[in-house]
Amino acid sequence: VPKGERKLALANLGFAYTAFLIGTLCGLFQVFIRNDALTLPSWLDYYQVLTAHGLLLAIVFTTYFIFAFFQTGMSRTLGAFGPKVLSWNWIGFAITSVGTILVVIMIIAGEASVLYTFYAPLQAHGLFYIGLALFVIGTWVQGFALVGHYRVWRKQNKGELSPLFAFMTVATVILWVIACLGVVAAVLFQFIPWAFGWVEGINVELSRSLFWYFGHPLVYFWLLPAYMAWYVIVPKILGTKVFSDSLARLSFVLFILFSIPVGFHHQLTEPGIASFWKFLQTVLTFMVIIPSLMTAFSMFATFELRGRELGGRGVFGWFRKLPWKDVRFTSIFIAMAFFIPGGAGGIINASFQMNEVIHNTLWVVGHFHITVGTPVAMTFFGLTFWLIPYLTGRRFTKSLQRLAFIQVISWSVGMVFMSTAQHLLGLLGAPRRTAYTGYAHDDALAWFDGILSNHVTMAVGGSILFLSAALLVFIVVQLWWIAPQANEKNRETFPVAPSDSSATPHFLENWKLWIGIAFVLIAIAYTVPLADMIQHAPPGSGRFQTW
Ligand code: HAS
Repeated sequence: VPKGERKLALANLGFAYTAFLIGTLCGLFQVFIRNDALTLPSWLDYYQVLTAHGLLLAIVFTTYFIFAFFQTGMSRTLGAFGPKVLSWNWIGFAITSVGTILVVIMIIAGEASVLYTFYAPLQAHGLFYIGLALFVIGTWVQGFALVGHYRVWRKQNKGELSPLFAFMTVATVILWVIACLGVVAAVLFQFIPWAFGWVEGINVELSRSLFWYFGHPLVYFWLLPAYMAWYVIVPKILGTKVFSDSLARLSFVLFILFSIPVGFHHQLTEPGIASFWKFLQTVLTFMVIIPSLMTAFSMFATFELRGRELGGRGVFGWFRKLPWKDVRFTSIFIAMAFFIPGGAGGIINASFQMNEVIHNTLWVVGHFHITVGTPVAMTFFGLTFWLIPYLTGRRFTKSLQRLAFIQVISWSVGMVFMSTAQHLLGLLGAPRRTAYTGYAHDDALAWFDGILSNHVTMAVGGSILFLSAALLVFIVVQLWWIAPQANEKNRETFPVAPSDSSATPHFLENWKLWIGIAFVLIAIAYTVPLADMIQHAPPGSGRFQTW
């Protein structure tokens, strides 16, 4: 690995795993507070800890990890970064990090207990929103630097399709930049003027809608790097090639088109949006399920074809031939398996009427722990096991591999307990995002007395998860500083499977076309309802009160 990229990626990973450790500790506090087994000291507040938990894990850990993965992979597949690309990446990293530190300081100061979704009417200190703005701008700078690297490659390789990894990185950056437009608009034009007292109020419905315009594609910003690992890395570990280059590219294009005009499926219970627009966005949500089903199909095909190549017979014989003893594979396979109930839960959530049953209950918390919390996070763990040694030149020794197995298995067990309890508790009516304080607290806890539908089960799961997280950080420290140095023969490599693009249509890499269609869909889904919100804003709601 070139020295520049190595340092850059390690700096990103350092932030990622520091956030991971503190974030999971906050998660441990959550399950015990819900279970009534922990009372926080007076200087700490339930919502403060919940905000730290959500932001550090869902936003900070993921984003830093994703950029480390992109930077290493882009250098690996397109060649070493030039000095300009490298410096812009560092500048972006610095801006993101100043933003992150500002946000964390405001949370610790108790000035930003607004949860990771931070929409109005909850209000934080103005500096919290400035931190968020810097965070986003920094990621854009890093993203554009990577796109710059890609453009240089395309100029030098006119008429050729880019390597699949680079294509997918660019698609994810495009998705991220378009998605952020909503949250940037809300932060700059609504939250900052409101938090600093320059305007008297805020248009709450508009702030929520702009947030969710961003908030849903945000989940695909987490998911797509995991899908990159599934499409590009996993086949290499299996010793085979990408199942279909054009299918993989098409699925990423479909995410650019359909992941954004769907934010209203988080707002189905809100009265300020007419049902027609909710219905339209529900239909578009069902469109965005398609690329995930294509991915599932592609993965099953890869596994079965390879398993048969290795001599597996009968209906399921191929399954046994997969490299179960390789934790880089097993961790990602378990991650995928979790996404089957995770995705099914998403389809339930998106089904307009059924959303009434689950909205604002612990079910939703269960849902995102088996989407971002396992399929995405555990794929990142699987990548960590080779990415860090690849960068540090150390060895992922046999004993560390054993520990890694314990880590992914304990994470899975903890997650099964915790998320099953959360789903069931949600169906029984347990609300999310509350410490129960204030209203019939003891009675509320007593409703839930089944074995799986119990806050104790949730706490047991949460504790196993924290232990597993601590073990992961131990492995990370070993791979970074302590494990023995590798030599030329046993050096860790960055696995990239060959992908045959000879039959892939070139229009799949016509970004202008896809960005254009994405904006048309966004305009159709959002123009009228947002204009309505602005026109009918309640008196005193600030800048967007009237036209
Ligand atoms: Fe979601 C709420 C709908 C996917 C994350 N979601 C959330 C929240 C988060 C989140 C964080 O419509 C909470 C937000 C908040 O704080 O309020 N979600 C969906 C839908 C999908 C979906 C339709 N969500 C995700 C992903 C996330 C994520 C991915 C993170 C990474 N979600 C919703 C809705 C809500 C919601 C509503 C709002 C609820 C409310 O009312 O508040 C789809 O993208 C899912 C499609 C996925 C599939 C699965 C394909 C399966 C694959 C695995 C193959 C496995 C293999 C292994 C090959 C159809 C690809 C084989 C293994 C064997 C064992 C055989």
